[in-house]
Amino acid sequence: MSLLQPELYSASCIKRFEKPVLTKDDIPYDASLIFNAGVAKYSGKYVMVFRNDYGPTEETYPAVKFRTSLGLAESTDGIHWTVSEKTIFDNKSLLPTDELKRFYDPRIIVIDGKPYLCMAMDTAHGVRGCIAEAAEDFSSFNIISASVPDNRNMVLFPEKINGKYVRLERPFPVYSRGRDRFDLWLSNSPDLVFWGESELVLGVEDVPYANDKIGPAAPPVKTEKGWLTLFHAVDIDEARGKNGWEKTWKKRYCAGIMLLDLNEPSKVIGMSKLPLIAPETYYETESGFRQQVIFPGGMILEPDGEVKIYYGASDTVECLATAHVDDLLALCTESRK
Ligand code: BMA
Repeated sequence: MSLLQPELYSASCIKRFEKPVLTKDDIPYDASLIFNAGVAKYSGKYVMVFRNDYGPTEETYPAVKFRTSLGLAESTDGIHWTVSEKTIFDNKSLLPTDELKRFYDPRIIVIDGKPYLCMAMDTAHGVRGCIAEAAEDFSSFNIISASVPDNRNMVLFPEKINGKYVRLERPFPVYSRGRDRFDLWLSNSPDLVFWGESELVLGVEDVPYANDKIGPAAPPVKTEKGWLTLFHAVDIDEARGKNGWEKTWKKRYCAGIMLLDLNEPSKVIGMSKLPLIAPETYYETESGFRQQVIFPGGMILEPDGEVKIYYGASDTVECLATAHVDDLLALCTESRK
């Protein structure tokens, strides 16, 4: 399979912060790859829960296996972060026989003033998307709902719609589609525990720069025009050579943006036909564990219209890009060359 578009670029309204906002050098415990964080504004400050895969180095991987922990950081400006001394989860004490293997790729959502985490949960019997109530200080969490396998990249909307909680999610239907070809879905719930009324929102074939899979990214942000919604979109090129620590990594992850209907959020009312953020900088394309990966997990709309987008780059560092909300809305509704 060949590349759909050999060169992809970020939208011109995207401004990257000059360097990653969190890396292993900021972490006060065993850390290696710091990425795919969830970020929200909560109790007057910015809160981040980030993924830390640690253990091997480029030289010892894959003989040495990764451990995964989830770390916590706080910030007053959303740019400079102070990392808590303790992790909120670490799979180092789990046994090979345990059903739970790890949590990863957290997203933070605040609904009616209450904080929740959505995470991927690897188990001995498949990947489950789970929802957890988080403690006020995010130091712990309690799982209240977990899907059947395989599902991940679950994100909640920040409020009920038509009286129900709503989530975006990405099941992995491995048999029915011939090969990896995974799409973005939506489900409803009366109580955050029981989920149903599932509907397809966006298929891989709807995204011109994806040929492999797509999935939810950050929790959607409400605007007058609709739910501003990020997603990730993956293209695979068998001709790509070594692209990171792994000899066989051939995928590229971009961030996409779309607008969902305010009252009927399974309806896409606009989508940029080109990526919002494509891998471009050194730390996105030329260094790290799996290069060419942009994986957003947090989006915050500031009172002045600035939108902060937090994304993991190359499964190695956590980054920040900003854009004005009006420019993002325009991308969803206008065509762009
Ligand atoms: C996906 C997830 C993400 C990761 C991405 C790129 O399938 O595992 O956690 O960032 O692959 O490796």
